[in-house]
Amino acid sequence: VTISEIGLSSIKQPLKQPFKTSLQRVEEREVILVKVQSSEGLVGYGECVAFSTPWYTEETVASCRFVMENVLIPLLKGKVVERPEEIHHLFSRVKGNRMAKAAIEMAIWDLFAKKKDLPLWQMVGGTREAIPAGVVVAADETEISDQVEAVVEKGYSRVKIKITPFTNIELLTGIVSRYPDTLFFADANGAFDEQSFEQLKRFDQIGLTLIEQPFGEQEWHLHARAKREMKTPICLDESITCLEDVERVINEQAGDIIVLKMARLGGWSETLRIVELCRQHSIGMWVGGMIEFGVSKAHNLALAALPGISLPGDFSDSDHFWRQDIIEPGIKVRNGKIALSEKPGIGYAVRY
Ligand code: OSB
Ligand code: MG
Repeated sequence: VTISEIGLSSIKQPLKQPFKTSLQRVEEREVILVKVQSSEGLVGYGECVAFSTPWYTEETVASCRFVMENVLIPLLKGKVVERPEEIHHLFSRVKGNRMAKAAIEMAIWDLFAKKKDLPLWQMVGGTREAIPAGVVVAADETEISDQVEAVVEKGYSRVKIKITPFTNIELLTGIVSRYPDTLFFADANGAFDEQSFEQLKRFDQIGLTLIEQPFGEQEWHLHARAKREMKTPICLDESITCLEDVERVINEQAGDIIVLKMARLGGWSETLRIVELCRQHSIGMWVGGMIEFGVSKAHNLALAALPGISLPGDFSDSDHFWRQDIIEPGIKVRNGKIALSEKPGIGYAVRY
């Protein structure tokens, strides 16, 4: 295809309810929608999911817009692309800025799937027809019990809860034991350190499916120690930014499971290499969320269709976070699952 145009639009919406973590309280979300057009009139979409400030990753909405407008888009304008894999190589001359790269790369992969008239999940080798849903409860301690009850009633069979060294263990134990058919993930977003290692161990008796990113992103030794000393599987999220990080997990036995976030990994190419490596080394995988809109979720759903993605990801219904999503129809959770679209590309119409 010949890339004829790349447009960026800003999407901003308040969340239905605040997303509260130890790192940040998110009440409003801004993302950049990427629309790539080819000279034959095909259109592909990506979504840049960096946050407004660098509280979760280094990149921001403003840094991504700058890099996309001034560096990445000029590399692509008028370019003839034979295969979507070329984009990763083309962008490799630009340092870092993976979230900016991912957004454009993902739009081009969508465009190629549309050119081949295939759903994106089929183009990348997906074999699943429906994706198990999963939701995140990021609320104050006083609200958690009610919110978990509400999401279980809505049919979610995987619930992720945010934890810190100060989490009320009795409360959490009570919640987990109340719903024996529900998988509970606990995400610390790096809130523990060497001093609070013993506090982390208290979470080992609860029956959690996994503990996500207990320590800081560079704390490979502490994660390896947690894997040795605890029976609950240790999962890495923020620590995983590229293939080399996954090699490190394997070599240093620093975790059992990783979270795939295509935005943080720089897009489809790098993510698919990581999926292959994890399959070879029996590292568990699931697809993480970024409080994003439907374009990013649709790419993530396609990723979750791949064999080897062993656990349910952060896949909630469009109306969990949003009054109106940017895709139509929105993502619908039915009986705890999301059906994959049979339409070409990401499989959803975009309202922009
Ligand atoms: O740590 O997984 C995380 C959202 C924003 C930033 C970091 C994280 C999250 C989530 C996923 O927990 C929320 C979702 O989109 O479902
Ligand atoms: Mg996480």
